[in-house]
Amino acid sequence: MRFLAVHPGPLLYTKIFLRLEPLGLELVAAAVRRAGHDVRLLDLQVASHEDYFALVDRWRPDVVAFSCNYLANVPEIVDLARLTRARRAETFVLVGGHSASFVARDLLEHAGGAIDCVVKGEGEASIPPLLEAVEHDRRAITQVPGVVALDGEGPPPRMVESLDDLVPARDLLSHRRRYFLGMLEPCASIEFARGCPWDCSFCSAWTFYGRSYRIVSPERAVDDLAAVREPGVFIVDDVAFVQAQHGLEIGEAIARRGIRKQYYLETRGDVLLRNKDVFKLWTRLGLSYIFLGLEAIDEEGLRKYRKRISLGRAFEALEFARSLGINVAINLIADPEWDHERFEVIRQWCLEIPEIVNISVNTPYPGTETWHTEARRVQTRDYRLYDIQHAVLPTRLPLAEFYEELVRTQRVLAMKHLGWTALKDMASIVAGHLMRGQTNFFRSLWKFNKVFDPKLLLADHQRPVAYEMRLPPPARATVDPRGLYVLQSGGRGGRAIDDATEQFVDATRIGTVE
Ligand code: B12
Ligand code: SF4
Repeated sequence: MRFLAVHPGPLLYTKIFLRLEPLGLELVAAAVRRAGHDVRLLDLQVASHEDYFALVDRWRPDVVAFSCNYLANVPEIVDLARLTRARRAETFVLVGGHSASFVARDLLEHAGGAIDCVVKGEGEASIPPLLEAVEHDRRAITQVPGVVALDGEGPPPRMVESLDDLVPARDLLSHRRRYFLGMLEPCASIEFARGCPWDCSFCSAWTFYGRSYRIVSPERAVDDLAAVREPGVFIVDDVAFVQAQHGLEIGEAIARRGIRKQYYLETRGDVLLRNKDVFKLWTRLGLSYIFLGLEAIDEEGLRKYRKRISLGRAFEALEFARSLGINVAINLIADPEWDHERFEVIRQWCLEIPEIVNISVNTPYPGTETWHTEARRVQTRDYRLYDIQHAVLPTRLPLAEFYEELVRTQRVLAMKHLGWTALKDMASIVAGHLMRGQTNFFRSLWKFNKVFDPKLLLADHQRPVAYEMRLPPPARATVDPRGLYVLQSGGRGGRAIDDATEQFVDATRIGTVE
């Protein structure tokens, strides 16, 4: 069959700071190709809707599969599915991905029959048997694990048996030079581990994977890396190098094979402090950016986001990251409760430190515990606003003033690193990019004011809403996370970490679920 895999368009944040390859979709595409089908992949982060419809008309796919990792992309995907159905009634339309797994039934209902099914969980496991059913007996699709259709639902999704069996179909993605992350340009993505053993209340990374943690073997990880042509590499793991030995073994294998790249990764402050040798080794190998989810700069804020790390430890982690001599970025969560004074304190604090600071807005997402405790307070059910750049919870300041403060803060922070002075320091790097025809980063430097505008953010709340999110049942003080899992938990056995690391995780998380 002809199978067209589609990643939806960009959200606000990726219009400026980065644009990355759709690794999950490439893995699904690889599984489809292995099953003997003809596959194409289109990324609407770099292609237009016109390009999509032209391809549908020209190539006449039997199956169109959308990737829906981001809740904010739901309306775009539903509209594309409806238009696809209107053009080609015989094409089977399906949706998979992180967010799709948490709102599967809603997606089907919004589409009113234009989406044939949603696939929950990891696509590599479910897609071959699903396509088998689509080709030979469409009624059998509801027997496939993870499949949800309007007229039935298959058994719970299964996990892929070994991450070592997976190789992303990177070759299917055209325009690979369009992917970049800050000064890493062009930039590819790679996965060394899947899942997260922690259990932060605002996050769905762990509920999706049933609090499991699986690793790619060092040999396979390095083979994959050796096949990457781009000089920059984004390591997509939620928390990089949870287990020191894994990080060291991959690093040593990279050194042995003489692979030279520049890397970006995200990790926790306490992991950084626990595994200092790993991060020192990776700095020697080319680690250029490290992103720490600090979330708050006061004890109360840290408690609120269930970060069981003291402020002292968090700052110690920052200090250590600085000592590595690389670019350090941190994330802070803006609370809708913030007033003018609080924003000013944050701005001053951020200006005093050398790090890149990213501010996201506290947003309850389906699949998280906060969704069940806070969702009843949301002011809007418009999916498009759930991109952690808009405020969906009631703000203490009038909304317009909240956005004024938010954008002023973001501008101050961005100009610290994107402004003319910073550019002067980066001149040789930028010039190198331009000489190689790489203009993504250079162009992003001037886009800030066009994209981040308080008036535009506010106007986004006035747009007509075609599809509204369904709210969870009335708020509960406590939530049983097992009810949120997409992939079922394998308990301790599902986490590829040694006992000392398991104890460390237990001491630094808040929940009690197995
Ligand atoms: C890497 C990553 C990114 C990359 C995205 C790269 C890309 N183009 O896809 C970058 C850094 C750009 C990014 C940005 C953002 N991200 Co992000 N990101 C992640 C992260 C850490 C890993 C995703 C990943 O690559 N995993 C590895 C691959 C192999 O897995 P996967 O993509 O999930 O794909 C598997 C399944 O989902 C499924 N699948 C996926 N697609 C399809 C399609 C079909 C047809 C099928 C059958 C199955 C299927 O099968 C795949 C293979 O098993 C996740 C957390 C997580 N663990 O999921 C957050 C996460 C997805 N991001 C999140 C958020 C909030 C954002 C931002 C909005 C943040 C911001 N500051 O603005 C932006 C928006 C980006 C945009 N679309 O414009 C949230 C999503 C919240 C939500 N419910 O919408 C998550 C869950 C993080 C979190 N802890 O809350 N992100
Ligand atoms: S450490 Fe917390 S925020 Fe980070 S991925 Fe794990 S559960 Fe999510």
